[in-house]
Amino acid sequence: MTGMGRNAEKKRKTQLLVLAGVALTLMLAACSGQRSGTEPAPSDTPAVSAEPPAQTGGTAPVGVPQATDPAGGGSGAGSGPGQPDGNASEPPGIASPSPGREGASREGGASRGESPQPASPSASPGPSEPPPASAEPAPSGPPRLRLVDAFGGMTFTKPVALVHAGDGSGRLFVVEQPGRIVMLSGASGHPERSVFLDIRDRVYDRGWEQGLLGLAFHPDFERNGYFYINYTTQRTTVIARYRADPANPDRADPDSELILLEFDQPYQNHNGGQLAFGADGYLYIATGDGGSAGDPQGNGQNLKTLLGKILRIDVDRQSGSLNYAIPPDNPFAGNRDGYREEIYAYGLRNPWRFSFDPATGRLWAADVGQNAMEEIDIIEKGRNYGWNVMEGSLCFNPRSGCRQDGLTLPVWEYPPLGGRGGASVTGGYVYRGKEIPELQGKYVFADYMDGRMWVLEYDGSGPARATELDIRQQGISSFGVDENGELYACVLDGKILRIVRAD
Ligand SMILES: [Ca+2]
Ligand SMILES: [Ca+2]
Repeated sequence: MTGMGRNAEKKRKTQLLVLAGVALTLMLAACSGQRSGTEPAPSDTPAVSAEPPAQTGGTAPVGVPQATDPAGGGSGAGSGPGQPDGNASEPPGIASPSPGREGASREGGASRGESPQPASPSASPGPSEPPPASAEPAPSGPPRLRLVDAFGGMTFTKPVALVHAGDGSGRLFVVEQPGRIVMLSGASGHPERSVFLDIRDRVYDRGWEQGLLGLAFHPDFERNGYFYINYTTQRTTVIARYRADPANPDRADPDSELILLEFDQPYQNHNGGQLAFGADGYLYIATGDGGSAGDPQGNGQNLKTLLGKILRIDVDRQSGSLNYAIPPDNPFAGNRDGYREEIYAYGLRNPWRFSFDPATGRLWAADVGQNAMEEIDIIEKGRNYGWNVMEGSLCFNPRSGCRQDGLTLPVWEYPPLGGRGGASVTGGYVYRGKEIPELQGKYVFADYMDGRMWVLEYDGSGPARATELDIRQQGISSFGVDENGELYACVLDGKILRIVRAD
């Protein structure tokens, strides 16, 4: 890590400490276990006695996704699917991060956490090497990068996403968590800003992980003006379509809302949030496990709920009374077991951010961990990513000897720095821009809490190879790319940074 990185971190820390006092965060899913006496009796006993992580890490077949019958995996997991869904008894919005739940995992995390090296999910040292110790950037070595203010000091209100419309206009759209989308147009360094959409009146954002959380433009946005958002009300998640004003493409019509999906959120946290279109033209939606801590309702493994999943829907067609259609090759399309046909992949805790690599079509997701492990997953159709049977490569429920058959493990994972909880992974993008050749084809992501940033190289099998970057930035809520594929980072305190070469 460079001195510059540390200085930057110090400055940021001052500001973030203030911020953190108020809101440990947004996706801090990881750390918050707000539990009240009224919530459903937990079926899991997540934090009471942690097993040493290495125990399961050593046997887990990391990065070698198993061919499994998804239906069988889900129904056979046995630790949650039978739980009733949506039986919420805790009102959302009671946001008080309780450190109480962390205690148990400290023990587990500590055995790995002291090392700044990311823990490989695999016990085998071969395929995932530790970050190179050499400071000399070899061709495949760590790129020397800087974070610079992207828009001449312009700030935003809790920016949680930055996306482009894919229409060649060069415009950028910043999602503000309270419920606005701010549009930037014109000169890239000093753009003009205007409000594209303001729906703060219908977005509920009192919980730290609630609000306007995701935005995706229709692949044919230029012609149809459609875009899709993901936001929370007090007790639900809403996936809705809006339309740009045909008379003024720089403004959206707030009255154009068409709700595609609305589903219960039993707790204020773990709402997922990401939306993105795949190369197949379908809309992919990240949902969290619904919240609390440890997935008390067993939503991750329950195929009858939309929570704890990556969903996939066809927004260009309708089936029955739905305002969308089920893609015919969705893994549970047409099933007779009552499984939700929107499900594309499951067993996820809070995949707050995911993205597609436009070159390979690969879907990268960062699933925020409970207390012991943060993970990066390659999402494939019908697979079960383990939660809450496993947290990363560790058994979670039960704490040892969990049934791992049919579960797909992360391609990379890391424990909290210091092993004391307080980590929250923010998924990024595979870099496909031009200005930083050293990043080409590498997946860039960060930890929201401690500010570490990494790149991953992945050849399609086995664990990914990680390199920690020499920059740090706390509070990165999200990454974004512009139409040229250049990379930005949204910082929840209001700034948007651009990632550039150091020299
Ligand atoms: Ca929730
Ligand atoms: Ca997992």
